[in-house]
Amino acid sequence: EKRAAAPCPPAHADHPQVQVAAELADGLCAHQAGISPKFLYDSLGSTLFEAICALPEYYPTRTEAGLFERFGKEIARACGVGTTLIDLGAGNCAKAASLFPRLCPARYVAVDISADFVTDALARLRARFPHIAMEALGLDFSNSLALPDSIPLERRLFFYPGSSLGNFTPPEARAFLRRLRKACGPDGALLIGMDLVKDKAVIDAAYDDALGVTAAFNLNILRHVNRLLGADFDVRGWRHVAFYNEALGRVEMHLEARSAQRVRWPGGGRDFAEGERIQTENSYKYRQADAIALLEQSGFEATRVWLDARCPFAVIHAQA
Ligand code: AVJ
Repeated sequence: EKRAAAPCPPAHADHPQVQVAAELADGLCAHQAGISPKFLYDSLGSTLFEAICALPEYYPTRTEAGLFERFGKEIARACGVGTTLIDLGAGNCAKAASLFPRLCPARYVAVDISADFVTDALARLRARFPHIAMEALGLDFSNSLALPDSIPLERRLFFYPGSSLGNFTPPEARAFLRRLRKACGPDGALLIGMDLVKDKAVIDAAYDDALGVTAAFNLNILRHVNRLLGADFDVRGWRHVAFYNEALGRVEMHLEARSAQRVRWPGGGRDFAEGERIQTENSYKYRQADAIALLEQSGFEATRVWLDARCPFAVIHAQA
């Protein structure tokens, strides 16, 4: 009896672009359509996020910068000087750069999914801090923390500011932190910023600002998906929706179809009804004890916590 040959994998199935397209198509075709928030950060998206950080409503960046400023000396003492500072989601590198004068890292590794954006930012930073060895790394660290061998394993200090961990659900966050701990090496540590639960009105405003910058940031994901997947999203057919879901302890960001939308891409497509939503982001807000528990459940030991009590936000130093 003759057996059917095993189906051939599509050509170049292992290529990153093909994997990205498959990941996007899967998310769009899911019962609850979704696009991973990492796709918010093409070059324009990174620039729009920079603009968000300058908005009066967006408190996290300013609050965290205030903690770095107020407690810079203590933070540097906890972290130690001469580390290899590995910045996850470095963007414009401004947060790390604000710590350089006190932290005096020996090396700085700026990791970001938007390779061009971070490379440009680093070029400007090199001129300001010529004594720090620097490299940019275009890497989707949510998939892999495999760093090149050129980066020493000793004295690694991972830097994960801005409450970016909040993009992961708690189980995902634990899995990510466990991988991070393994990447820390024998004497590594983590300096992380985590946004804490606060008044709903304050959070809602931060994610739905008056100028509509966050709306543009959210809608821009569709332009990026059009390029990555070859899709034909009509950006004007969608509206920004963002709110703090108190029951689930997270901000949810969605795109809502203003009218029925038909979207096509090579090999697939989906019809969306008016009012149907695509989720583009979760941003978890933590209670202080839960933030520390999340780190400890992942094998880290939280050694120091610096808090802003007025606009609750925590910067935590954790030993691997
Ligand atoms: C970069 C993930 C920390 O969740 O606050 C800002 C992204 N989304 N406004 C956040 C974001 C909407 C931001 N993080």
